[in-house]
Amino acid sequence: MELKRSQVEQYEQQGYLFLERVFSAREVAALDAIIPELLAVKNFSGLRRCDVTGQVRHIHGTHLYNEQIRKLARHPRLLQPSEQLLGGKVYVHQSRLVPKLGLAGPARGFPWHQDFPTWHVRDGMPGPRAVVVAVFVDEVTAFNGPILFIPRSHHLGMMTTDDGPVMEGYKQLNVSDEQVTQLFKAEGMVAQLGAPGSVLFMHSNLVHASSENISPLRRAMHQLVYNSVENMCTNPVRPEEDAARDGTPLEALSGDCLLEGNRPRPEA
Ligand SMILES: O=C(O)CCC(=O)C(=O)O
Repeated sequence: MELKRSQVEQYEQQGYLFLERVFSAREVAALDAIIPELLAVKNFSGLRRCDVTGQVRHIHGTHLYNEQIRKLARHPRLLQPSEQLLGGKVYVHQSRLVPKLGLAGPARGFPWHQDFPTWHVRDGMPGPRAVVVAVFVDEVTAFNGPILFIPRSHHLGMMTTDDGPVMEGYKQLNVSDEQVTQLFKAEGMVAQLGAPGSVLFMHSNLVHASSENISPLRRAMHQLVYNSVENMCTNPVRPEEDAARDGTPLEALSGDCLLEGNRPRPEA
């Protein structure tokens, strides 16, 4: 799926690009079907559950464990736009399931942060040539903890290199309340709502967050971080699921790859 020049420009200028209903209802159902299994896995090295007071906030390494996510990472509707946005071949730096089940279970949010500083400081990622791609499995509404971000904040570069606190198992370099307040005054804020199957591309220096999901509505997302093969981490000390070592350039699969093996049986 090729992006138009105007879409690439929007990403470059605003730091994000939102595409509505990229995946069909059947494809979303295939991505939904694997969530219970991912949540149930307890002891697979390469799949890291970040538990927050007994709740799974996110699971890293889903593409290392699950075949559907391995395919999703190679899906032409994600891979080709990401290559365009990053200017060449890419590999998966991270994959994540953010389940945000709501009142039914894990629901925790994320404080204000940029992703790139953590990867730069901890893993030696040279530059912000990585894109975060969030695939909406559920309808995202004002109620169920949408991703919030400050448009154009990526132009400011890294806003912190300080060693942040350990945030419930995951050390992250957060942006201060003062910085967020200043940025909000200057640029406003977006809460990205949208239908299942929609996709949000975020620049790795975009300031973003999300609040707890205290609604009865689940807000699950599969997220992939693509990094340019020319921008591999030089000093990854964290495990593979937090900072990939395999920089083999991804090759696209066919557009119906998520449905292979899930086709309805032909009538007898
Ligand atoms: O899915 C979300 O609400 C935000 C996830 C996020 O910011 C992260 O994993 O770094």
